[in-house]
Amino acid sequence: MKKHDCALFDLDGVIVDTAKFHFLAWKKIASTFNYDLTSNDNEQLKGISRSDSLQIILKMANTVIEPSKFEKYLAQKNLDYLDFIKDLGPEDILPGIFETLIFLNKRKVKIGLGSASKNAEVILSKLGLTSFFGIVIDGNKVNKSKPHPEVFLRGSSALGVAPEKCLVFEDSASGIISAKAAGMTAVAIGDPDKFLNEDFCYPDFMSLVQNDLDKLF
Ligand code: B16
Ligand code: MG
Repeated sequence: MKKHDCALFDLDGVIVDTAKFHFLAWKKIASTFNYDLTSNDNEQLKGISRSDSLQIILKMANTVIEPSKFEKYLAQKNLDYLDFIKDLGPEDILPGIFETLIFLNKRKVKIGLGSASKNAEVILSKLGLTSFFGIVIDGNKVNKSKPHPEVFLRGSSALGVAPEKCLVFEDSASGIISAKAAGMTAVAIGDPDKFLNEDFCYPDFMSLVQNDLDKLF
């Protein structure tokens, strides 16, 4: 198996299970359009920016809103989301992540974050993980959200590692497409039926750690 010099982590759904809080906050917004957002619908929103997510929900709900209201819904969704995650802490780091970060540090593998979230810095800080990351590329720093490769290309460039030596950990179909479009190795975390073009897939991060971490870096 090819060895990699850089690991780029997605945040929501890989490092911490904030996906359920995005879902709850969007469900509340969707209910104001009389639409019952399902967990199946929510799969389409994973890895997608806040404003693109609202566009998708409006289509699902077959609803048109005044352009002036668009930003208000985005702000309300984020207020609700921040309230849901207010007590987030190191105990919420998903199993296998902390061990992997320590392992990568020991191997001198560069570590970056590539997230669509504009709340990424806040969340990393709440989890106590900020110091592990040589670069954080988040929703505030990219012009084009996943599945565009920009987020991961910016990460590899900032860390000075060629894309083919980078490996991406992702839980969303759009994020896997983004990683492959960037020319990187894409490791999917979750149900293989959800992904199209990943290189490897593990049901959860712990099974990756227990079986293959050593072979990847
Ligand atoms: P925010 P990731 C993504 O994070 C989430 O998967 C997605 O559901 C969310 O809409 C997006 O961040 C934007 O998040 O509203 O906090 O800016 O998976 O790319 O780490
Ligand atoms: Mg994710």
